[in-house]
Amino acid sequence: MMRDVKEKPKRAIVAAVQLPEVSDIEFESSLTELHQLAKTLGFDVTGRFAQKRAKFDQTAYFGTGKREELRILAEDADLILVDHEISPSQARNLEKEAGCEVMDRTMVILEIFHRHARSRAARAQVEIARLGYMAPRMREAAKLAGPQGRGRSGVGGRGASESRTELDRRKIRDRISELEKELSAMGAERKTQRARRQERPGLARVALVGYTNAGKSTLMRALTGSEALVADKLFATLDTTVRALHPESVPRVLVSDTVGFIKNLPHGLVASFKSTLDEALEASLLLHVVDASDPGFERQLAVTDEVLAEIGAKDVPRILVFNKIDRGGDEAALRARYPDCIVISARREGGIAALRGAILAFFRRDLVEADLYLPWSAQQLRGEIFLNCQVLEERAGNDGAFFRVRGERSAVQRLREQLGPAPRRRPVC
Ligand SMILES: Nc1nc2c(ncn2[C@@H]2O[C@H](COP(=O)(O)OP(=O)(O)O)[C@@H](O)[C@H]2O)c(=O)[nH]1
Ligand SMILES: [Mg+2]
Repeated sequence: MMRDVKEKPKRAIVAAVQLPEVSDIEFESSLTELHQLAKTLGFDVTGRFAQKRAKFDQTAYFGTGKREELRILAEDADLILVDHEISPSQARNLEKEAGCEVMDRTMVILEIFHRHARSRAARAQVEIARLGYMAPRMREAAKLAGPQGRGRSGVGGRGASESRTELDRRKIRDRISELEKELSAMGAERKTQRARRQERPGLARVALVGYTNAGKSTLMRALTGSEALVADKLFATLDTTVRALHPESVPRVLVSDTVGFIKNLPHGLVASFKSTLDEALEASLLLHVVDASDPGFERQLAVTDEVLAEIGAKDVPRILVFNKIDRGGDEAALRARYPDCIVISARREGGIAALRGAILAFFRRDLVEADLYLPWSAQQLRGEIFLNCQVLEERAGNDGAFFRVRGERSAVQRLREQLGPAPRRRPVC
């Protein structure tokens, strides 16, 4: 059964005003990041739009003449994404003139966090950030609507009065403090859960972390062959951000993607961003993906390490993966400086195989090799062997089959107990 009918992606234009103190490089890199974030939300970015200006236009962010240009460019678009946080009146005026919906940078990021927040704590954290973003906007929206409520704001709504908004604002404040209380109660509970999980490692899990645009999702797709897995019943219930390594391996490894660090992260979103890194805490191995061709990669690498330490993931083993080496970067220097790193390109033959090899080597370091004997009378256990172990060799004997397997010590032990002792190996005629 098809799980979801593919909707036509929304077409978006990324747009920004460049202020005099912002260098061309900074400006371009921020706009490229917004483009990337838009892709993360599944938007099809069809245009880029920029204006140099001494300051943002009070009325509609862009200057008057530019708004007309934008209107023409936006004729085929569903959305305009603005690379700054703008006020509701600026957004509304821009929407009116450009004739399509406007989202600002903060809203784009909040939407991404909202989609990625999985745990209860992460959801609460993202909701706090969302409410914090909305609260000041409601007052402004109410003012715009005026006492007669002529506005068409989606927030205040028709007939919204300021006192009504005051009430809503109080509700928001109450909700925020309620969520904060819940969060601190959850803190203690989560710690014990995590400790328990680490005692009982269970599934082999890998999480991809690193800055946005480093290539995490590309590597995720390549490692897990996501398309091939749509029909795989076993994993059909897994989230889009969690997939099994494909082709399947022993042990079975689950890979998860994370939101990714954002260079230009609005201050109010820091806490909710960290909460979306929960995946990293669940993992037994982190792949820290770095864009080797980005001149600023060292700083990004340091920030990622710091944040991982702050959220308590300092001791999770990790592999440093320098990606995009086809675009630039000095492979020899990287290897010298970071001895255990892997240097690859998702675009080059061998890159993905090298990464897969490193992941499996990590999870197989604790595996043992053993002989098992499966009597013909216990054939129903054959599936168990293949599910839990890598079968290195299989030979038929007189009363059953001999297996040479590699698997986790506990899994092999359990199978041995189920199967009973193996008879002495006899050559088969
Ligand atoms: N040249 C080059 N581009 C890559 C490589 N890996 C990923 N990309 C591109 O980099 C962009 C960001 O990749 P994505 O996987 O979405 O990054 P994420 O934000 O970390 O998930 C996409 O346009 C990819 O096609 C690579 O090894 N070389
Ligand atoms: Mg991604």
